[in-house]
Amino acid sequence: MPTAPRSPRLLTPAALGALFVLAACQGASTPASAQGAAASQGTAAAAPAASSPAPATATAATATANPAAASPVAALPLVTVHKSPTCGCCGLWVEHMQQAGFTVEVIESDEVGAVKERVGVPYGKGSCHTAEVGGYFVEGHVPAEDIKRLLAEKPDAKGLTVPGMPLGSPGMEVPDGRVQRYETELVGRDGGTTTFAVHGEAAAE
Ligand SMILES: [Cu+2]
Repeated sequence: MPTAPRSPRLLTPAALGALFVLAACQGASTPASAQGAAASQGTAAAAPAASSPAPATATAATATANPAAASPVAALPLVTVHKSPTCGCCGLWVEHMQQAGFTVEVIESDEVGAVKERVGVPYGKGSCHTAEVGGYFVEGHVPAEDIKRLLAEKPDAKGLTVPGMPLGSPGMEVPDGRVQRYETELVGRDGGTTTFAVHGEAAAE
């Protein structure tokens, strides 16, 4: 009986990581869908809330000097987030912000690009979601602690951005806990950017 040779499909750890990120950002593996799957089997009665993916890891590695900024939680302004309805990692960032004490209003839209233009995200400095808080924009996976520092220091600027979607940034956590080096950039009134904070592996030293 002739059997077709099976082609081995090798997935390297790197490939698996990339798949994870893709799935997360397309909303294919959101906690909601996982819960739905569990519920459909009728076994989810005692399932713990599946929506808290190790929030402390990303922030623990960051080296913020945070001197005088003991901002009272009650004084945190509302965060308005513009995101695509299918963006999973955007939703995880929203959870990160909520866990940091922010109240978050989510506006789902497929026209996020227009928002980026309106608030002044520089060309080439964009990411997936765009937030507005306290008169500033916050583009992408900016750690909540950076936003608290921004609100405490109140620089004359347009906002903060973490361009792209660095692995290990809030909402972009990977299973092995790795945090790629990335920078939070302050966007000035003229659209120029300066380094606001450095995060990740190289920053921990
Ligand atoms: Cu993202």
